[in-house]
Amino acid sequence: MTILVTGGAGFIGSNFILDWLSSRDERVINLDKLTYAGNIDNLRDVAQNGLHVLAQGDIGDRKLTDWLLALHRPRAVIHFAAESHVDRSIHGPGDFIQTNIVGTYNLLESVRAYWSELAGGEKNAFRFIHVSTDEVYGSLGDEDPAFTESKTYEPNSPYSASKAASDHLVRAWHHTYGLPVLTTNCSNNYGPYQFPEKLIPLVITNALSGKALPIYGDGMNVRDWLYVGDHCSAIREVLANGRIGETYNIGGWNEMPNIEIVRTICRILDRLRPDPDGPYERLISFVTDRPGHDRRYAIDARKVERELGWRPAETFATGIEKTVSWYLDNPEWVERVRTGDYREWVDRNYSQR
Ligand code: NAD
Ligand code: TDX
Repeated sequence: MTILVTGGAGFIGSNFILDWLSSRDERVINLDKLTYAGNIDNLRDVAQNGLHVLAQGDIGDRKLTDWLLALHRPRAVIHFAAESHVDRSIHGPGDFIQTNIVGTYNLLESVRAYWSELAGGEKNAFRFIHVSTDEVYGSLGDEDPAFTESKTYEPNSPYSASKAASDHLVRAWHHTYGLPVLTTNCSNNYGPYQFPEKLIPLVITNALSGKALPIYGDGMNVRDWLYVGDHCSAIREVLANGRIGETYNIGGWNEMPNIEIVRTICRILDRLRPDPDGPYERLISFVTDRPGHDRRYAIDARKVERELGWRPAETFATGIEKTVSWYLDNPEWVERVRTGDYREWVDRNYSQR
């Protein structure tokens, strides 16, 4: 049997594939455009594994998606591919519209054509898992209850608006055409192989090179953090036992303000890699806020817990310790991703703040 994963060279997709192949003998076709965020280094542990097949290409390329589906006949598609960074969506929304909306539309049409030709058991067993985000729900006030699956969509950034649009397309392809889809809306992930444009790897890698740790605004924006391996286990559970047409919110009940995240990382680094110049907190620097910065996200994960019995394996304390240790143990990975492109991005996003 075979599954097709899109975006499997990115942060969550590569963790998903590594976890998948560490415990199963089922082939994975990985369709990835290898944008700046796609990194085949993430998959070096499966480079010699014949069960992983990388197809470099765009989810918006209909000929390619039709061909891959016809050739490999997957029993499921797990759709991670997206432009995923909010700050980049503010600087240039075009790629977000193209990949997240138009690309998802193309993939849905291609998958619909493939699925409608399947018969009997193959057709009944087929699933399309759409991996989405809590950001589609908008921003919470301090006292608001956490997002449930019935919360209205109120996306505020070009990124979250493009993901919201893709969620709506996926929903419509189920209601109109009967495509067997399931959508997951997850909170902020962290862990190994995350590109250092996102808060946690940015802070770890900047601290290790003695650079400023930029905190937007007052540092009191709240995110709900989940270790990436736990997100992957939830997706496997939704694929295996989720109800077709349903949405599942995924999160670890772990809300924290950004400043607390950054201080926690500094304390771990003080212990594991003390800096002779003094505690890492000295590098914290408050900078101009992100435009339209959502104040708070929080996921109510009771549905996935109740229906599928899913629970995260990591607490924030254990997950962040593993994550910091991974970055300390993999300096070559960090060095290779901090290339010319990355430096240009850092300059564009931070030099005017
Ligand atoms: P990422 O940016 O690290 O990886 C995205 C991957 O998609 C890259 O490998 C990239 O090359 C690929 N890609 C981009 N455009 C493509 C295209 N047109 N065709 C084929 N491949 C393309 O993202 P991530 O953090 O791993 O997120 C994966 C998914 O999970 C996204 O859909 C994102 O919205 C969602 N999500 C992320 C988080 C998070 O905290 N990172 C939380 C919830 C949901
Ligand atoms: O330099 C920074 N300083 C800072 O204070 C960066 C990069 C971020 N921040 C703040 C902004 C957010 O409040 O930290 C918080 C986390 O920022 P990001 O890591 O950029 O993540 P976020 O914007 O919350 O979005 C993430 O979670 C949901 C992912 O990038 C999305 O793909 C996912 O859908």
